[in-house]
Amino acid sequence: MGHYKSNVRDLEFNLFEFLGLEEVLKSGEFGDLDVDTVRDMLSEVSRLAEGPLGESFADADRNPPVFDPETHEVTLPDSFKKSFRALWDGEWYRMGLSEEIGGIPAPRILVWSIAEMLLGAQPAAFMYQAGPSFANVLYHLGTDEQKKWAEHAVERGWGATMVLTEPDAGSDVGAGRTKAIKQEDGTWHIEGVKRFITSATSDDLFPNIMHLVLARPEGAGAGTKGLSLFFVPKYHVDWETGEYGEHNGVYVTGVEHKMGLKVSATCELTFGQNGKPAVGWLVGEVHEGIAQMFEVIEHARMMVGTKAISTLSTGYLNALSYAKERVQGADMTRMTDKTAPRVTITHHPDVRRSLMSQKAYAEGLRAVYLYTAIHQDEAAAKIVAGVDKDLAYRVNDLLLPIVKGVGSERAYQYLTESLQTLGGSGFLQDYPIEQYIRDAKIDSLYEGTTAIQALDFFFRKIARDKGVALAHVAGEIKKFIDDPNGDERLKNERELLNAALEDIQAILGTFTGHLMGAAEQIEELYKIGLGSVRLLLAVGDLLIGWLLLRQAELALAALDKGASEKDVPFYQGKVAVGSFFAKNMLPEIHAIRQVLTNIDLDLMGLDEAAF
Ligand code: ST9
Ligand code: FAD
Repeated sequence: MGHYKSNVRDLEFNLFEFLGLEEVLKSGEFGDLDVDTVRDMLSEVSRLAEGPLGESFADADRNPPVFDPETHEVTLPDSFKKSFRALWDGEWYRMGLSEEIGGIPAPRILVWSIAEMLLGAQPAAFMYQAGPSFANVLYHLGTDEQKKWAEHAVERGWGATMVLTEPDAGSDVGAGRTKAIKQEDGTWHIEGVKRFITSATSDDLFPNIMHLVLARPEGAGAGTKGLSLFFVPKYHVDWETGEYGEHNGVYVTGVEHKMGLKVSATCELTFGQNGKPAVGWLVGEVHEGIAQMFEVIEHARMMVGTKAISTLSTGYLNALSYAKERVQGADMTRMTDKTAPRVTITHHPDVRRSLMSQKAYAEGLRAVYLYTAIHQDEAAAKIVAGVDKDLAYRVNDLLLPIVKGVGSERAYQYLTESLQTLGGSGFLQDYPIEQYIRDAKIDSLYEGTTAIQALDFFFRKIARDKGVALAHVAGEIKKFIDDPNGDERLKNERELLNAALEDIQAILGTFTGHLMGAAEQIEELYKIGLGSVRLLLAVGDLLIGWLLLRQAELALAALDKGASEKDVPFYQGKVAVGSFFAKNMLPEIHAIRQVLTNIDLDLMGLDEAAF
């Protein structure tokens, strides 16, 4: 048995009982995919994830890639390459890709459910496997000729990278200095140094690598809008014969030593500075680089959030199985009786609090990413959420910073609870949790740090959207609260949810006031910056509370109907976790409201020397 523990029962509950995947499949949008096939897929992916894929998890951490500056390549551990092969041969990457490039139509909620298990078992392998997804983006954005390249890349199994970051351009992508110089034959020569590029070298996993690179054409304007997107292959290709030629002038010139996610090679990538031009092609022959790159970034942000959530889930399940076995101390009611029988630690109230908190965030965030994914398919959004294409697009946009920002922050926070459950043993490499924590820390950093997600959430996804998507989601929450047929047994929880909704609305009202006030006094914007991460986390809690309570209500109905013996504890757990979250987490939003509606500018006036 490997380190990874999947939660297929909860995935099935979300897909079939909560989000109505069966109805979505009946729409005919997804070929002959049916419920039984989906169930088979989930159990097959679970077997892969708990077995061969996750098998190399620890070994690949202890034996990270070795970089050879002479060849500009890394050697990956054999154990990892074996796991990667098992993943690649399963061809799960075809799910949801365009059929024209060899894809299989599938609803996004299924695609992301599969991704959850793969990401939890061996996240780096999932990331090395990005080639087909990136080719899909090239296929949609590219010229007719580039569409053929995309097809070729999937067929021949290329790797891929997204290349934005430079030493002086991290969060501020628009500060990038990498140049693009137009050639007479229509190609471009790229010149500059990028850093932190994931999978830019990958041993012998792929015959070629597609770098999707942001660079500034000579004479283009400043900032992100002056950047264009280029397709830069590692090896030149004869597109007539499909043969690979010379190495292009793009080389890996360094590989980072990291805290976690070690087997994923994070590279310095140098363009056009080895006496050879790095030849690139302008994607779609249009200068819309940043908008095009965001097509990739949106998938990647969803991926990062799902990775973090999956890691929390397996962290929780590992902690739970340890807690059920570990005997330590007497029951609290007999704490003074030295002869009292010793009990498993699941009997201790604080361990119960901790386990239920882990369960709440793992299952609550799973519901959040799947609810988000519903809005990524026109058909599913219509059938499940009753929204049209435009609103679905906006809601997905609104929720992405929650999946990415809240998913990564809460996963890291609650994985420390998973570790704590194991006591001193949690600190050892005998168990996977210390690695989970190291591997998951990156999720709040790359693809836009949490601060960037929080700014994106307020300024772009709420203010610029004029609150349309937000009003829709708030309306859905209110509908649940006020449902005249709502289960009476959750009356108290509904009231707590209502209070949390009012708290969030008050915070948003205050922030909107600051935004308007900025027209008169620009420093008012600082107040939003001072509170934006806390707002993001608080909205995340509101969504988790709402979705867990909807699930609790479904579970109560299933229990009333007479669930099977095997399912009874599952549904009882669903009721318990919804109620726990409402009583223990939602009231904290009220304190956040007190803080955020009273923010002043003291901190911004403080001299740097006083920090
Ligand atoms: C990185 C990679 O960190 C790490 C992991 C790599 C893993 C590789 C493998 C991944 C596989 C993933 C695929 C899996 C798929 C699975 C398939 C199964 C489904 N939304 O506000 P403005 C655009 S990479 C959309 O003025 P600034 C928009 O065009 C490095 N678009 O920004 C806008 O124009 P307009 C990641 C957005 O002040 C334009 O940008 N680095 C959004 O110029 C300008 O917008 C980062 O993420 C959005 N949310 O620039 C950088 N926002 O307004 C983080 C902007 O006219 N920094 N646009 O529409 C930021 O995001 C900054 O906010 C900034 C600011 C750079 C955008
Ligand atoms: P900085 O931008 O310098 O940020 C430093 C701190 O300041 C952060 O806390 C940040 O939140 C804060 N900050 C910065 N600006 C603001 C602001 N305006 N408001 C509030 N706070 C702010 N990049 C790629 O292009 N491709 C990849 O494949 C890739 N993979 C990566 C893999 C790894 C392992 C790592 C570590 C990074 C990777 N990156 C990649 C880069 C990653 O996206 C950046 O590290 C990230 O965007 C942050 O940039 P930075 O590290 O320069 O931090």
